[in-house]
Amino acid sequence: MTIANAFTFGVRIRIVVFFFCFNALLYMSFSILRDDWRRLAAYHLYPSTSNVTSDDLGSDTVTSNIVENVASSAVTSNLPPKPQFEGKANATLVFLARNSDLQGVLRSMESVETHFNHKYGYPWILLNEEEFTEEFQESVKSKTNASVQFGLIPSRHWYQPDWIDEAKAEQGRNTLKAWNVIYADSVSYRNMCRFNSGFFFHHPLLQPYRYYWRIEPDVDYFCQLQYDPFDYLKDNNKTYGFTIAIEELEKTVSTLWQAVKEFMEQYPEYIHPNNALAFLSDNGGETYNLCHFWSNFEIADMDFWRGEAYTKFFEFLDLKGGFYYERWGDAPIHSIAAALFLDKNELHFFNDIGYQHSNIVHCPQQPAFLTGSCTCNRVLSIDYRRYSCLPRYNKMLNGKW
Ligand SMILES: Nc1nc2c(ncn2[C@@H]2O[C@H](COP(=O)(O)OP(=O)(O)OP(=O)(O)O)[C@@H](O)[C@H]2O)c(=O)[nH]1
Ligand SMILES: [Mg+2]
Repeated sequence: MTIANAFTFGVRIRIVVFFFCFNALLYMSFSILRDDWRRLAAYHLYPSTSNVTSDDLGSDTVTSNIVENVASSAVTSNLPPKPQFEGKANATLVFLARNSDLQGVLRSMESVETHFNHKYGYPWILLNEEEFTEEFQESVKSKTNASVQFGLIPSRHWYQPDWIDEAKAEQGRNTLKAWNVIYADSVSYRNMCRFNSGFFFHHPLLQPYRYYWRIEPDVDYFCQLQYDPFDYLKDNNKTYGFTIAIEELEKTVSTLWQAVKEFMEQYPEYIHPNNALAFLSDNGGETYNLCHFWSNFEIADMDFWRGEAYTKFFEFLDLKGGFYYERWGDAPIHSIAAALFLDKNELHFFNDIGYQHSNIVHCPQQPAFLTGSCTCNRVLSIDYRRYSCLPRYNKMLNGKW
């Protein structure tokens, strides 16, 4: 073979190899996109689509037949086989809900039991400002082998206080409505936000407990949790755990940061020297960047909320009336307090807990994904997308986005 022939032969081989690799790559990309599309469609169509199978959502995601079970029999149970409870922490699963939330409650409970609690058996506490119906209670009890308690919220912890100027509150609701803000004119939503901010941890049923995991209707969990997150918090001196950090709607908290600054001036003793202010503000505290931990998922230590700093903080903010004059959410209130009053190392990102609320998903990235037997799609994870505050959290903690 001449040098020229050898050269041509070499080039041909390279061209063949190149086309082979290119085609393989094309096929892989197409498969990933197709898979994403199917999952996305499944998320958006659920639960009304009967053809969404557990394969579409991943083999461990047991969500497809909940609605059917409820419709056919309110008390049909789908209990896990062996209730060998391992949970030893002083902890409970807390669920605020209305009777009308029943189906979403059952769906969330199924997901939590399947991915975690069937092994640990932590007790459930469900709270409501109205009595739960018999049907609600029986259906909920049929979803778990752990103990379940139903609590009535005292009126003074729930309803709009007398000292709120109703005319001003109504004006606030109308203003948000004109801006098309979600839950703009809902007073009950505001009651809920205030209750979650300042009162749930004072409920008599919660008094025996220190740690809680907050659950909401219609949420999904995607990873088999291989450890007890309550023990994790305790053993690692963590106080507040989250999975999603995101930006708040500015219009709902227009004057919140001004109030927070006043509080910081008045009570500098509560601000931790190693705080996480950089998560909340990009200019040293001058303005709020709207970042907060999404509180529909929380695993945290209620002693922090019961403590002096947070009690003073909540009372201070409550008197400003922003829960009703604007629409302050419990997520920014909790987050601002946790970021300012705790050592930043007491916060914890539960990266290995795959979680979805509405259309927003956190799916663990490697290596957590590989060890956690997760069924979510990492491509859909909000972590490094627009509106996510995880990069800011990372920067605040490690100096890297
Ligand atoms: N008892 C009771 N619970 C409520 C009320 N409003 C909301 N909740 C509960 O409070 C929690 C938060 O309410 P959601 O309606 O989920 O609010 P959100 O997560 O901001 O908005 P969504 O996107 O609708 O989920 C859920 O656990 C609800 O079941 C209410 O008026 N009474
Ligand atoms: Mg919700």
